[in-house]
Amino acid sequence: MAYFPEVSKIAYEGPTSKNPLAFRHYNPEEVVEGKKLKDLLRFTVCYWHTFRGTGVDPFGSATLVRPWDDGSNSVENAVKRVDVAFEFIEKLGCPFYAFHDRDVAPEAETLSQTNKNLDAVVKALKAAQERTGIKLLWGTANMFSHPRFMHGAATTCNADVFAFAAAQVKKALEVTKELGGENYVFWGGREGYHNLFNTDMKRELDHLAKFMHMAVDYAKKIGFTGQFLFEPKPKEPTKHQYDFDAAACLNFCRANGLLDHIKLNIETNHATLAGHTMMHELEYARIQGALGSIDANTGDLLLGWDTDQFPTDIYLTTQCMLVILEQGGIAPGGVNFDAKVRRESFDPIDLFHAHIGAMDAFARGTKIAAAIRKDGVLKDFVKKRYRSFDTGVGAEIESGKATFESLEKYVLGKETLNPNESGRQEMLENIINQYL
Ligand code: XUL
Ligand code: CO
Repeated sequence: MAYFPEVSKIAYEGPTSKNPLAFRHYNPEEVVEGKKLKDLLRFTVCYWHTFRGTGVDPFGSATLVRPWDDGSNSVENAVKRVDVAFEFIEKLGCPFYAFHDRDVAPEAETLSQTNKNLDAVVKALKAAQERTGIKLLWGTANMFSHPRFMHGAATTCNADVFAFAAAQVKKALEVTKELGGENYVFWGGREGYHNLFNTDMKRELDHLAKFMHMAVDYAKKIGFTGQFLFEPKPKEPTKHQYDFDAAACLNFCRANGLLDHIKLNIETNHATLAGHTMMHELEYARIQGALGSIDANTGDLLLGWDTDQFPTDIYLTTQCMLVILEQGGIAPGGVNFDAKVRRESFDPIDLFHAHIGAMDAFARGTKIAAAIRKDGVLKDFVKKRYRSFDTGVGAEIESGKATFESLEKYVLGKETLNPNESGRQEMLENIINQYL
């Protein structure tokens, strides 16, 4: 049975196509910087927004029309959704998907029944993966929706809830391994606080580190070799999330001996909520060897909350791809569309329009970034800008030979300092625009 009967496989038709159900820029076989776009970008459909989103917002109830969904919490409904999901992902031509445990299968009264539900749906997911060749980019556990997690999961004040969360992640790791998942994500759903008057921050952070070590140890024990990813977000739902931004996450990992085991999953709307650009977060992670994957979306600066919109801004995707190409790609991570259609875009077909536009925006950003890199316009400028550190006193500073005394002697022995040069920001911005 077809759930999207009016849609056939989305094809690449080239930049002049006017067909809204075709790619204009994403040609999966096209080679950019030595890699096919499909292997470079590793596009991923997220299960939660795309197949579980309802259009609910804090002011209103569900709006999205999803004729296949009977609205129940049954395993049958969940298994049917697998069919819907794989028809969608296959028609879209997306090589990967990602999910939280509770997106794919319903939670029951007891953990053992919940795990049975999950096993039943995982069986269907595995069969669908084998049938279509679509792979799991990452799995994760939802430890924020159920009321038991009101105080957090790994950072809760209730040890029993910590234990429950541990059992849940144990199972999520097993399932991710079973499905050949290439990564496992930690996003600290409610790992944070609303008020320091009732919070032992030191204890909570220690518990979070213990929890992540247990996950790393268990992964090793069961032979799960996927990459662990930590996803920064500064706020929402708590006013302060411990995984605030890339810098905070890396400091947490470094302070707790987790750096060798964990990379970052950087999300655009989280970056902007933290007061950073996406490019800043990507570059900060990259220079520390910690850029693992991205959650590709965009926020709305006028709304100010995590709106999780589909990325369509070529300037943004170009910036993302400048950093990703610089590190030679994003594998074993990918470009995961952690994005949802607006509640006014309620037809199933809107899911196609949203993903096609985002995939095209990233493909186009990739080609633009590659052209900028080929001409070396930024690289050459930046290299030249710092050339005073290539030789002489600059090289002594960089190599660690210089001291305060030697630098004082150097300056006292000079009549004048070498003059500053313009940063040419506006010229560079104009040059980037020539490529768009
Ligand atoms: C929440 C968010 C999550 C994570 C996975 O803002 O981004 O969906 O990506 O838990
Ligand atoms: Co995310």
